[in-house]
Amino acid sequence: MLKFWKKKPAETTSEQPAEQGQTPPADGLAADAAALDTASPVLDEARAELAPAEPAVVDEPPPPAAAPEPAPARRSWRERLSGSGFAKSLNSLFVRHPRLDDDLLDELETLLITADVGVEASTTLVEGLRKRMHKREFTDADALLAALRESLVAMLLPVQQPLEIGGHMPFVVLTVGINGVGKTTTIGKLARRWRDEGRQVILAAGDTFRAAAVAQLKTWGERNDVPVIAQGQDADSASVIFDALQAARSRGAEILVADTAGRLHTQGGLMDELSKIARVMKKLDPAAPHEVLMVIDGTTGQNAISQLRQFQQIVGVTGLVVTKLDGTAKGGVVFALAREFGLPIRFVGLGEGATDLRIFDARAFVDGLLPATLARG
Ligand SMILES: Nc1nc2c(ncn2[C@@H]2O[C@H](COP(=O)(O)OP(=O)(O)O)[C@@H](O)[C@H]2O)c(=O)[nH]1
Ligand SMILES: [Mg+2]
Repeated sequence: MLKFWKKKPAETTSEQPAEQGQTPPADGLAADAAALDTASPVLDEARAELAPAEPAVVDEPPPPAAAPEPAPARRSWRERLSGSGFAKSLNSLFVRHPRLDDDLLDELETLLITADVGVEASTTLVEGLRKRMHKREFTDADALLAALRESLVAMLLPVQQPLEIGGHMPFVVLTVGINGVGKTTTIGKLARRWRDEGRQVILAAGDTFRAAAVAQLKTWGERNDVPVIAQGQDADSASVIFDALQAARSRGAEILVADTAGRLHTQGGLMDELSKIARVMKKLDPAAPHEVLMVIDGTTGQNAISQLRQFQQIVGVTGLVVTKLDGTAKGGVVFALAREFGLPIRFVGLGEGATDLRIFDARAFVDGLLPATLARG
């Protein structure tokens, strides 16, 4: 299918020079985007690969009339995670079974497997605890709980590797993952976090597959005072992201975060699109993208493992975000992912709000899942 024919006319905004030849504003992203066609062999080469140029629309946030959304009081990890299936069943296990014996450990093993920790990891973990119990290293449920806590933390500590921004200007984050996992929301939250840290961030509306996706990203941009580079629906995603990278470079932005589609007509289509995005970026910065951040829905259980495996084949994933761990997620998939892939878990999503994205903290996560104290029966 020829994407060229599907193209819709680019949207224009008042900040955008409407016609060629008009003098672009001296400063601002619109100027950067409008000046993209400046002669350069590298650009010509990249352009040759991209669909015919379509002016990028810069969704420059309006001057801040009202202050951006105030940060709501941050709730603790425990408050957010206590609703999870994992936390609930652990709590009830220890209530039903306050005595330390083999039955408790059998039930614990089943519980871990049911919570998506994975069979192998659950068995290894429980057998370790069983040996220690038989050696009388611990003799009551409190001590077992403490040992369980340490074992779970030990599984996650190796993947507690926060994303370090730096070394490249702009630092390019390419966000990937299937539809509905929370990519766009995560990008919005990241924009908010980094903007709050005083960094200059630009977003690229690279999910051109669904009209709503572009609008959704623009809304996040407006709400959090972060510019969004977009073209019309069905625009070439690589072209949007290329324009955004150009704009980010000429503006001296510190971070560019690109959204992508989670599904195209075929798996091959997605593969082609993501590799084209990466290829085109490299014309401007051979090291880009500096982070390929895969977003995974924490409620999808073991399916997350096969999703990650697929994306690993399509594009080298360098970090993970696990979303929707608030609410009903079982949460165990975080352990399964850590064990199976060992990829850094950069952030977790603990809600839908702008400030509900936390830097992954193994200990805080495990503490949120486990009962604080054991109820006495
Ligand atoms: N409860 C909860 N919902 C989330 C979280 N992250 C995203 N969502 C919701 O998941 C849905 C899909 O998110 P979206 O960002 O559009 O997914 P995308 O298709 O991957 O871009 C939206 O309703 C989001 O509000 C999270 O951490 N917790
Ligand atoms: Mg999206």
